[in-house]
Amino acid sequence: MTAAQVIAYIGIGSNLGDARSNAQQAILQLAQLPDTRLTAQSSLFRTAPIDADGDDYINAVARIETQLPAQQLLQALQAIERAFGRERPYANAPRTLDLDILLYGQQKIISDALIVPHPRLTQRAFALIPLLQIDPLIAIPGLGPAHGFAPGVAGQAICKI
Ligand code: PH2
Ligand code: MG
Ligand code: MG
Repeated sequence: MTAAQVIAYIGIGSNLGDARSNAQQAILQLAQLPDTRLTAQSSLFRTAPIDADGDDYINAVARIETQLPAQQLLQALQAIERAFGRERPYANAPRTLDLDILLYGQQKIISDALIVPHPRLTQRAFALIPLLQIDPLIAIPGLGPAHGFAPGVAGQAICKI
């Protein structure tokens, strides 16, 4: 039996090395995941670090349609992060690549490894604004229309590049 197709949204961030290239190449890698199709990608955005240090980030969001279960998708994303040389010396350290599952269908997931919807999605312009660029009418399971949270992040520096 084939697994169901799920629409998932992946947050992409980089602020170490050639951040712009890292983000672009990461999107190409998402398109290569098994049993997965890349169906939309946002613009790249330059954003100020939030609760983090280092250079400005390049952020984007990709929409995929995938048959990978959420935990397998997470492992595949972590493998891509490692391939980009991701190191984790301390919390929110500058990183070559961060790939976060923002939304996985309508599902709410709480496990040791994964919380979906991403717990800070509605509070961070670097995730919310690219998401809304792709799907302005998207609703966040349990929270309602994502655009309702945009005024709350209006003070955060984000610039389409
Ligand atoms: N990611 C973080 C913490 N802070 N700030 C920006 N601008 N962009 C990010 O991707 C980001 C962050 C933790 O993953
Ligand atoms: Mg993150
Ligand atoms: Mg992460």
